[in-house]
Amino acid sequence: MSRAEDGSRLWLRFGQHRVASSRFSGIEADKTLFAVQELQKAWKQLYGNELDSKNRGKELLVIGTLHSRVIQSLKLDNEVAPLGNEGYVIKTVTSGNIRRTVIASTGKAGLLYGVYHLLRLIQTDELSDQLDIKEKPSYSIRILNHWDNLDGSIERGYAGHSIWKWEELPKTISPRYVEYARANASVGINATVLNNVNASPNILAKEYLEKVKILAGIFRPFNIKVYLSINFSSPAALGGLPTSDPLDPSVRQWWKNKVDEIYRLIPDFGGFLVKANSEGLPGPQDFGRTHADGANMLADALKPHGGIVMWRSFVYSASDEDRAKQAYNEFMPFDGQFRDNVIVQIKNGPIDFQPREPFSPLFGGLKKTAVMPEFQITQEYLGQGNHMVYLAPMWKECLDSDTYCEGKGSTVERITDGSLFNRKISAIAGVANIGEDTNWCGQDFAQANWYAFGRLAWNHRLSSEQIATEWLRMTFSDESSFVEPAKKMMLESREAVVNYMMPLGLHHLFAWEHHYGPEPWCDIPNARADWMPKYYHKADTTGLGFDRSMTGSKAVEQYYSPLREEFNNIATCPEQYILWFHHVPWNYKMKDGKTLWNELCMYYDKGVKQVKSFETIWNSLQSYVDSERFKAIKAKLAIQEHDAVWWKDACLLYFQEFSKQPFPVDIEPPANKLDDLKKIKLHMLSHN
Ligand code: GCW
Repeated sequence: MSRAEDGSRLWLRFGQHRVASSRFSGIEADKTLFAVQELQKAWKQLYGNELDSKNRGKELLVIGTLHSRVIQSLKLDNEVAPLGNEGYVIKTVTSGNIRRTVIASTGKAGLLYGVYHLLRLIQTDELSDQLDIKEKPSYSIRILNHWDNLDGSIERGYAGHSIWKWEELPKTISPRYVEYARANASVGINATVLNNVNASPNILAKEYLEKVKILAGIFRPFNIKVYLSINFSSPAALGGLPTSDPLDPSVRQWWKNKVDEIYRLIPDFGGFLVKANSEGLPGPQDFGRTHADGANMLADALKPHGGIVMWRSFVYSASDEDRAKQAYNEFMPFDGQFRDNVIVQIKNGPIDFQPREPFSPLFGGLKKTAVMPEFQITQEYLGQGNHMVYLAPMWKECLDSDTYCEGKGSTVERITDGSLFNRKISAIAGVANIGEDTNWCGQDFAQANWYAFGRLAWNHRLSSEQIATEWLRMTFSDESSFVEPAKKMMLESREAVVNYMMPLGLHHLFAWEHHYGPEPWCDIPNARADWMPKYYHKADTTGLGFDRSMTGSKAVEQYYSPLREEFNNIATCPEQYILWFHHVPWNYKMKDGKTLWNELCMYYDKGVKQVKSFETIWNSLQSYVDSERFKAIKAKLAIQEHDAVWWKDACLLYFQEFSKQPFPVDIEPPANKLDDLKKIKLHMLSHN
């Protein structure tokens, strides 16, 4: 059993994997290289000492760029050069009686990633005798979006306060900054947006830029660039101008000056992330201008410095139009009008990070604009700080989706990694789940989602299973009798949460405001219709679900053939989306022969059973895990079981008022009464 652990070391638990001796007897490398220093730090923890640069024993580890003499002598140019600055080769070569394993790249960043790769092989006990690895990243920008506010709070954060100590910076430097950078670099994340997209104009004040500069300096050796979210009305709110109209020359000049000021402090600054004209935030439309006008103005200011604008497409208003259609309607007219250093950032689904959504039709819709996916690592809608939900399968479901925009095979993956339309920039964003909690993410299993986001951003072809295996071995134990059952639980967990929260394409049944528990009945007088569950589930005596077919909101039209026909026809619509696209009669016969009502009951019940099975699995793994983390996870799983029952009972008892049908005999009957569940208010729950 491993020793007591608080989870603070994440997957970088080198000491835990201490191996008696290494097959490498020495190192040949420039020791001033940051990658070499990182390697040596880890080596000390792994083997008790650094790799010797004088020892010339059985096998040498060689690290260097193509400029270094030893790498040149090995003639690896042809293999290494095409992989770019961040790519690398790890190769075992024998010449004469000297055996060498070489980590080579054209750039220092590639060496760093190569080093972490080698360390991962050691940690997971997968270091083969004859290494021959070539890697380069799927996306050029692999970025975390922190929704951290300047007052230290985090929007939708479930792991404590922000790790950015704005009030202490620039003088006091938290040790967490370096640890954060190392964890990111170890999985290939190379960019970070420090502040919330609901941005305070103050982030661009000189005082804050001085603080940002310090963080950028700490992250730089780890190949991580800093970006900032900006508030579109900064020229007025911070600069004191009478307007923030993007076509006003004084506004354009203000941004130009501000950007120049940023680059004087941070020469490798990445650029801006912008939420504009969304959920009440200011934007170009306030001045009768368009998304393209707004984005292009910022892009023009950033262009001379090599910076980019990530402009979010998460927009919807209190109109009569189906919310799922709005972003598409609003952005499609501007396709082709954005500068080449603008990239439109699109949430995976058309609504909002629900447990399951079909992919956003803007992927494939926008053909003349660079687009990037935005995933949510923080579990706003997936049990927040409590539920164990491994998210790689959900992200891959989106990336693997075929949009058919250029015929079969036009997947979201190929659109966003730049390969389908030959884009100069490609990027992928994840809303961070990181806070100042000792274990960084509020619960130990949530660390797997930070890890998985980085690994997928690096290589979107990796399977969810492969990533889970790596993470489990590095984080807990590499014994297969531990890894296999734990992995099974992880891989099933996303489907389980869909089952006990919102199966069959249901969405947004969440309680008002907090998005943790169920409130399908929620009815706030005078509130916006599209902020209430009834808008989405449309339960009535005839059936359940949102008709987005051609007889309803016609959202299916936003997809390419053959998807639009497939989604439009209730008989061919994949059942996992059936209530997303159709209002389905309670007695509609599902593919397995059950009625919709019975099928719905079956899924909710299954979700609860799955969580119970996770508890059984976890309990059986006690001997592999230190007691601290074992108990913490056990306690979280108990909450998850409680909540799964809560979700199932709340939704089924409520929907039963419309279906007016009994619960099938083969499911566990509800344990609660609807009236009692309706009384639950979140502040009554101690665990959130
Ligand atoms: O998911 C919703 C959240 C908001 C968030 C918004 C967005 C940052 O409930 O808290 O604001 O989306 O993505 O802009």
